[in-house]
Amino acid sequence: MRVQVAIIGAGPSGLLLGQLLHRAGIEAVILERKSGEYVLGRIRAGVLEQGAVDLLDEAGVGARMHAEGLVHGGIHLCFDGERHRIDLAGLTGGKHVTVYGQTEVTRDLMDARAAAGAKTVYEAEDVSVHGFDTDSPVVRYRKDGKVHEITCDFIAGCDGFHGVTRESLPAGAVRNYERVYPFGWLGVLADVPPVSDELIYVNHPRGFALCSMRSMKRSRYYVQVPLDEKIESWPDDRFWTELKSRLDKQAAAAIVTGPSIEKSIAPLRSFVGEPMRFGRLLLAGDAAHIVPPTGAKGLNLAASDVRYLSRALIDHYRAGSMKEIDAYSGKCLRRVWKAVRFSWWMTSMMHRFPDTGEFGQKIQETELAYLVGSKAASTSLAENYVGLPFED
Ligand code: RFL
Ligand code: PHB
Repeated sequence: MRVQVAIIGAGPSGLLLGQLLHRAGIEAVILERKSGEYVLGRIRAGVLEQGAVDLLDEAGVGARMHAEGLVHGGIHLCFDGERHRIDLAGLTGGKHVTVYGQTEVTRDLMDARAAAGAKTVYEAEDVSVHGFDTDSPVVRYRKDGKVHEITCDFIAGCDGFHGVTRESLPAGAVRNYERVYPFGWLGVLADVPPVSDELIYVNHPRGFALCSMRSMKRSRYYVQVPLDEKIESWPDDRFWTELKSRLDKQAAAAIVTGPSIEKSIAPLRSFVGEPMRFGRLLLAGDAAHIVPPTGAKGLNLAASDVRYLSRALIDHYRAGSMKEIDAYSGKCLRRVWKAVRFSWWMTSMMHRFPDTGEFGQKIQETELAYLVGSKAASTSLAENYVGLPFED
């Protein structure tokens, strides 16, 4: 089989790239290791920057997001028992974020791909990539016991942090930058109304907490836990008690609890692999970089990589030029590092670190007090949170 672009991974990066290429008349096949249901079962991101919303519109999949997504013009920071609102819209000339789950984004993209009749191979085993330093790379995979081979012009590595594409690069071709944080997030999804109509990020001596949502009927809550914590040690009652103990009095009294419909622990990590292009293999999203979820940037960075990658491929097929492909890695990485810095900073300011003690707690509370009291400092947070501009 021959296609123009072989996309590895049917997460948000791969599906969005596939859709944008399809609309431009470029033929792509997507190979995904898991089943479609498995991919939809992963509960992850919830906050979209305007740039991601615009790109989903460009891909023709924005209708349900606009109908059901919640537009938020502010977030709350809670510390020292008090809640403070950051007026994102007021500080950024009217910009806002949209709360719409990654699961829903994925579902909309899957539906659009199925309607377009574009090919996705789910449960593709042993995917391997070859010859990306030549003009005719090859992808192999196994399905139902048979080995298949695809020849293509480009391979897009959209296969997440544990994927095969970054792992296939020759030793020494990639430089990795990494920070692993000494804690994780325990997340609970529950069909209860959210405690607040905007997100609350909490700094508390017992650890970070976050009150988020998927709709006005479905809440997503997180608490910081040690890395070695086991999910079995967290029955629902313990989770709700711990969450309440970290919230301000008003929120703790108002919160509606209920049975969890999903519960998981995610470790926190910052990671960047440079560069993001090797010959005709181009990496996008979590395959190239990971950020801790504190700044809500992971999915948004995946979308911004895909924006640059789709434009570069479209330019290549229209103009026959490699100029935008050559510029891809540099353009992505300049924006990626800004989000890596912001997510690291939010993480450092909001979490309890095992080795910084009460002095560290005081410094964080002072930084937060400065932040909410200074228009310059809150504007800096706001412009990063709603999403920094793209290069064109
Ligand atoms: P994904 O979603 O990991 O998809 C990669 C896909 O590739 C497949 N795959 C393979 N396929 C074929 N062959 C192989 N060898 C393969 N290896 C892997 C996988 O099965 C998978 O389907 O990466 P992608 O598409 O780049 O998307 C990235 C986002 O998923 C991620 O950045 C966000 O979820 C991060 N994130 C958040 N981002 C935000 O922008 N806002 C948020 O509010 C936010 N909250 C979060 C988050 C991530 C979290 N976790 C669990 C890590 C909250 C959490 C708790
Ligand atoms: C979420 O709703 O899952 C969410 C929201 C904001 C974050 C991280 C996760 O910073």
